[in-house]
Amino acid sequence: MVKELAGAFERIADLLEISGSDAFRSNSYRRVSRILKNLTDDIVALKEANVIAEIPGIGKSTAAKIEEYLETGKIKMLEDLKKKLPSGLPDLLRIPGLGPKKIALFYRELDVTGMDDLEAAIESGALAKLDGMGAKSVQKIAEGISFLKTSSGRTPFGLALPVAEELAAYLREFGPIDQLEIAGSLRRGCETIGDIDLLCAHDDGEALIKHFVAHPSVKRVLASGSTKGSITIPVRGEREIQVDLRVVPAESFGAALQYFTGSLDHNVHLRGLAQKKGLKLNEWGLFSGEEAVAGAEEAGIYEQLGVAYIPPELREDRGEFDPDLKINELIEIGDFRGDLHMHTTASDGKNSIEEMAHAAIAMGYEYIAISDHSQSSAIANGLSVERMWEHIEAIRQADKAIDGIKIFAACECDILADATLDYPDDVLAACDLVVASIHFAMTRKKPSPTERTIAAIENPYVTIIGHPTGRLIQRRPAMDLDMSAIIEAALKSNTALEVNSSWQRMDLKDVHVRMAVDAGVKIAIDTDAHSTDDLLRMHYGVRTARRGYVRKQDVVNTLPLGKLTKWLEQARH
Ligand code: DGT
Ligand code: CA
Ligand code: CA
Ligand code: ZN
Repeated sequence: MVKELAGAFERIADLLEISGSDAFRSNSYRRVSRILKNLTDDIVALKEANVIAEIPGIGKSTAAKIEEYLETGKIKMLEDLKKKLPSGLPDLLRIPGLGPKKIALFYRELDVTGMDDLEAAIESGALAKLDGMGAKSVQKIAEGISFLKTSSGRTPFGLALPVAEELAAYLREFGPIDQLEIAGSLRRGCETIGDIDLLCAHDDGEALIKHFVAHPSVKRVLASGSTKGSITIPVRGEREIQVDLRVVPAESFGAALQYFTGSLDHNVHLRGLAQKKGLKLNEWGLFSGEEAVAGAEEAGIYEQLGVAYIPPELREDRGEFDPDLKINELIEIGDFRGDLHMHTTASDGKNSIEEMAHAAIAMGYEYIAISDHSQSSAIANGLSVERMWEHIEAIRQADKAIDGIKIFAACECDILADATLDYPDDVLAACDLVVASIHFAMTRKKPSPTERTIAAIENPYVTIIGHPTGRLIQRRPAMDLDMSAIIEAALKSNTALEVNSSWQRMDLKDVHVRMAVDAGVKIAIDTDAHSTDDLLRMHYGVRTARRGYVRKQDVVNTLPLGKLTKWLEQARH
C-alpha cells in the first residue's frame, strides 16, 4: 500500500517536471515519496488516528492527498496531470536512462508525444540535433526502448534464478569473497522478479564491481561505482533483466542483507519495532545512538529486536511477526519422502518407469507415483483404457523388480468438460492414487471449472487435484475459480490440493496454499516431472509453499510410506 502511494507521489513529481514546472515544486513531491517509503508506522493506522499531517515533512495539503488516495485509490492532482499531458508522455518515463527533463525537451522542441514519435525522431536524426543531445545519448535511448520492448517488466522466478546463480559463480572467480548472497524478491521466492539483487561483503568494492560489469553476457552497464554496480543481462534471447550488485563492509553485511531482501513492507514493520526500542535500523546496522548493536549477521538484527528469525519467504508483512507462529516447522526440501506426480515414456515423459525409479532412489525417496496422462489428453499421448490397464501392470512389475523404493500405480486423469472423469471408476479404483487435473475447456462456463473441480474432488478415488488453477506464469491466467468452495470440498472429502513445482506453474500459488492449509486441507507438493532431471525441481514448489505458511505436517508426501498408505486408504472412501 505504502509502496504504491510513494509511487504515486513520484509520478506526480515526474509529470510536473515534464510539464515544465520548477524543480523546487517537483522535488517537494519526490521528498514526500521518500518519506512515505521510509515510514515506520502503518499509514492506515495513522489515517484512522487522524495524524497523517503530523508526519514530519508532510504538510496539510499533502496529507489531504494521502487521505484521498487511501479512500479512493486515486489522487485528483495526478489524474489531472495525466489528462493535461499527451497520454503517451508518461509512458516514456519507463524507458531506462530517460528522465523527465529530456522528455520535456523532446515534447517542447520536437512535439514528441509518445513512443512512436520518439522512435521517428531517432530515426530521422532530429533527436541527435537537439541541444545537449548527441549520437551517444540517442543510442542509449534507442537501447532503452528496445529493453522496454523485450522485457515485459518482470521475469518468472525460474528464469531469473539461473541468471543470479551464474553471476554469483562468476563473482567468485574474482577471488575470495567474504560473503555473497542473492537478496531481493529472488531470495523471498516471489513468482516473478523485477530485478536481481546481489550482495557481497568485500573490501575492494570498486575492483569487484569492475569485474562484475565486465561479465561476457552484459548487454548494458547502467552504473559502475565503488559500492553499486548495475547491468542488464539477456534472458533466453527474449528479454533482458537488470542485476544490481551492492558491495558492503563485512560489519554491515547482515544489515544490508536484511534491508535488500525486503520486502519494503516487511522492512517498514521491522524499523517500527526498532523505533519502539529506541533503536535505529538501516542498511548499515542496528544502532543505539552511535553504537552498532547488530549488523554483521542478519539473524542478529532479529534477535536484538526480540523477534524470532523470519525466513525470507515470509517477509511480506502478512503476519510473519506473530509471536505464536511456529516458523521452524515450515516445510523444507529435506522433508520429502517421495513425489506423487510424474510422467514416463508411456505418455509424454522422456524416461521409463525404471529410470524414474532409480533417479528417485538416488534422491533418497521412499516412494514415487507414476501418473501418466489419461486418454483425452491426446497431444500428451494419453493412455487409452486398454493401454492404462497394461501400464498399471507394468508399474506393478517394476515395483516388484526394483528394490529400495515403493512405486505406486497412478494416473493424471483429465477432468472433462462435462465434469466427469476421463477413466471409468474401475480403472481409477485399480490405481493406488489418482491425480485429477483440468487441461482443456478452461474458460467454459457450464459446468464451471469450480463445479468440475468439486465433482472430481467428490469422486472417491481422486486423491490429489493437480495444478488446481491451470495458470501458466505470464502465459495463461488462472481459471476463474471459487477457491473457498474448492477448499471446503477438499476438506470434506480429504482430497489433497497440489502445489505443482514446475516454475511455469507454481500452482497453487502462495496465497491460495495459505488459505488451504489454514482450513486444514492437505497439500501434495509434486514436480509433475517429465524427465529424471525434472525430479530436482521440487525446490520451486517448496518456496511457494513456504510463502503460503505450509508446515511439514500439512504435506502428504513428507509422510513415511506406512503413514502415507494409511492416508491413501482414508482418502479413498
Ligand atoms: P522486485 O525487484 O520488484 O522483484 O522486488 P524487490 O523486493 O527485489 O525490490 P527492489 O529490487 O526494488 O529492492 C530490494 C529490496 O531493497 C526491497 O525488497 C526492500 C529494499 N528497499 C529498496 N528501496 C527501499 C526503500 O526506499 N526503503 C526501504 N526501507 N527499503 C528499500
Ligand atoms: Ca529486486
Ligand atoms: Ca534492485
Ligand atoms: Zn497436468
